[in-house]
Amino acid sequence: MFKDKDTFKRALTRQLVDKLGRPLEEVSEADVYKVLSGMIREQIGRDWAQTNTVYKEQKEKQVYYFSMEFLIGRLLGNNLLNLGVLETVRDGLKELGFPFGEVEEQESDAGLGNGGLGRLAACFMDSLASLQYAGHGTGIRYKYGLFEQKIMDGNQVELPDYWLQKGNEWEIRRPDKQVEVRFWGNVVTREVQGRLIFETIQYESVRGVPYDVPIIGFGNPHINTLRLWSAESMMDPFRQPSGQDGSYYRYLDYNRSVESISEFLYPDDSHYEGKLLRLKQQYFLCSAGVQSVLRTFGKLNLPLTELPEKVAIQINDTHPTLVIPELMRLLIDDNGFGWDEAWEITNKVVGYTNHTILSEALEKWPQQMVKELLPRIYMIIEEIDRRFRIQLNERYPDQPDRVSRMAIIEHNQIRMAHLAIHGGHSINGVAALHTEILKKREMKDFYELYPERFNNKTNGITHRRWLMYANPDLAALVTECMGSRWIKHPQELNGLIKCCKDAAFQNEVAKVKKQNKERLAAYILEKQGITVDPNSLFDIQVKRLHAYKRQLLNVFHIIHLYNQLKENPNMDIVPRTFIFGAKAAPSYYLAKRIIKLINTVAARINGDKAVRDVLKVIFLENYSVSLAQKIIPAADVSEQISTASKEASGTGNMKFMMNGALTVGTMDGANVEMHEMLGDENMFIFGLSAEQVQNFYQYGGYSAWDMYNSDSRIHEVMDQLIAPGPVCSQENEFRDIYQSILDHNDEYFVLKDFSSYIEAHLNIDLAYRNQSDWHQKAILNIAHSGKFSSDCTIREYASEIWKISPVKRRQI
Ligand code: 26Q
Repeated sequence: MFKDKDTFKRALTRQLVDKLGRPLEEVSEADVYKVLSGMIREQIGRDWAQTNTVYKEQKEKQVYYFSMEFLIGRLLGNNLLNLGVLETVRDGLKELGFPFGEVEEQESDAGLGNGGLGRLAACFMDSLASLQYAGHGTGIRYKYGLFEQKIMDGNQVELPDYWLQKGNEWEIRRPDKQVEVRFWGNVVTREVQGRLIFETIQYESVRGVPYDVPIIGFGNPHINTLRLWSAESMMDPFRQPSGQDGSYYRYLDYNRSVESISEFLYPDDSHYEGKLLRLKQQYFLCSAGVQSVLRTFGKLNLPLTELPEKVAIQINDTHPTLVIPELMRLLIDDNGFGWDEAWEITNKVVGYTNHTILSEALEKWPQQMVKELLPRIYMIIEEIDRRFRIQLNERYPDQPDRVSRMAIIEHNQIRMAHLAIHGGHSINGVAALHTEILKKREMKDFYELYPERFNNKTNGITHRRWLMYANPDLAALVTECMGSRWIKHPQELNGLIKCCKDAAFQNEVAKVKKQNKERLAAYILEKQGITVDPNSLFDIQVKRLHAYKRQLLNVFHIIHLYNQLKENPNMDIVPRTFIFGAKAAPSYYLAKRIIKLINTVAARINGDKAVRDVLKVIFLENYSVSLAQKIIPAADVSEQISTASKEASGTGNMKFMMNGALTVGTMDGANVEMHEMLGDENMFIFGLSAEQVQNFYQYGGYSAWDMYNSDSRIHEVMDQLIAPGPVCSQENEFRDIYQSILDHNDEYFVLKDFSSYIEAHLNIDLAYRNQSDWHQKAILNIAHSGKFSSDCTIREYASEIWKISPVKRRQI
């Protein structure tokens, strides 16, 4: 692309002047960002087209990852990295007087996701392209991403995230590829030559316009497509000219309602709520996406019976489950297939990934809502349910309860997970423990019916963004130690095992960590005016705020530490900086109160001179992908402390591990697999096991009040939530949190795990005192993290679910 630094400098300077018509001295960082990203887009155009040509000519099987969320973050740096010119560009820009960091900051984060599920989709895009698979993303181009968080007076305030304000250099609008999506209306049934024909009349049309984003493979000319759909109005939505029947105002109403479909991303509070607009969004994604898939397939001139050989659709949680009835509709109504044949095709094409066992988060749509908004789709779902019940009654003739438990429509609700499992050929969990829980408990009935469909695919993260890009100094060190093969084969990071005892290497790793901590400290000082000591232990919990993730356990421990220090000011502890980052769903009251509590405790502790040198608490506002890239490389300790069985996998845990942080965590999600490799010496495990938690739920036997009454440390901390003192400035300030724990019997076992959590932290304190041992552990964490590269995950999806291989270009 750019042969060397000087070629790059010449090319950029020329473009800057040509495009802006201004001398170099008057050019801003924003200008440089725009021109540079434009240059890259132009340069990759040919490879992008070529990739698509190869797909078509070689009739490659295509995978489509359907997701309501793609949490991409910024693309400039990552694209430069994958194109192999990051260093050239960085050096060249520096010489031209534009620090890369500042140019990069001009780009808004594409925050089109809530958290783990959305970021996973983005990591998968990177791995698919880098491994040269024919795999694409299908999503929605939300005008507003997840809200921007401000902290005001300790509380979260939400602001709209208008990320497109400055334009998006990475997308290409493709009006030529638009599709029509229909809502509402009535279905009329006719019989034509002995066949039933279904036609929807009086519907409302919406135009789906795709915006394509190139996904650049690392070190190869392979470029896939992330296709994001935008909803726009049709000129003639009701099939009559507007105005002729006084419908002008109706048209304006229509316009507004259409644009709202791709207006904003719904925040997740893990509590299912059936909102009409969300259903519209989901169907919009599914219908536009499937139509586009079939159109691309159509160019191969093959019969649709061959669709499963040429197309796989993976649905990211149940959010895009409507691809199942939508594909059925297109096959039957538009292509004349009979039910059975259409069902077989659909079944072979679709696979479903589950990301939660929280039953309150499982999607269930009100039957009536679906019936009205999507009448034909509803008919198809009804028919799927009718046939499924027949099948179940045959198989379980005397078990009506089981049949109702498993049915797709029951109690006037449509259960999307049931539809997804029955309608697809594969269902996978996202970590070994999670998949086992699905099989043995949550989806037990379905596992008994379809055991061959269940499989595990432990999540992963792209080591390109999360190690090479976010922590270049550490990546360079790894390469220095053992060469660069790990970049293409991340599992070879385990070559570091042999260096873990090497004192010189440990020192180098320590130096890099220290620099990363200094950078984060500078950021904290700049944003909050608070000085934190880079020599203190950085203990970090960054993730969505949710009761089951137990940020409360962390804060309670901090309050306890503070109590101890006040009682014994000479207590010998390793100085600690606790850092939080978390967004709460706007309607999630308790989560927002926990943010307020963290900030209140932080203000008190940071303002207390007596503990100034040993304890600091920082809440960083607006946690996002870009902020994660700054924070994670600076962590000594990673907090992964969910109630066992509740966190499907976690992926933050993997990012920290790959950056050499040690985990304090429960035996939950992928922590279990980390522990399998690292053992007790290299991570700090505490708390109830998933099985113990489930036994308490099933058989009872836990009392939060008993914990409160029997453990003075707990008693003290809990009382401080309601009595004026180091936490509350007035009486009852945090009574809501107090009650959520004590009166609701501590649903997430915060108090139950408190004691063993304290102990784990004592062990951390001890371990950190021996720096050489600590760095040895850190190196072992990095060494074992290769298994969690999303490259490994994607290879498993490819070979076991999608049945695809990397694309080899034949000579054309
Ligand atoms: C649903 C309906 C209406 C509005 C929002 C939602 C919604 C949106 C996002 C429901 C759930 C989500 C996101 C879930 C999620 O991020 N789950 C996480 O997925 C990760 C990737 O597999 C796992 O590592 C985490 O354990 C899991 O919590």
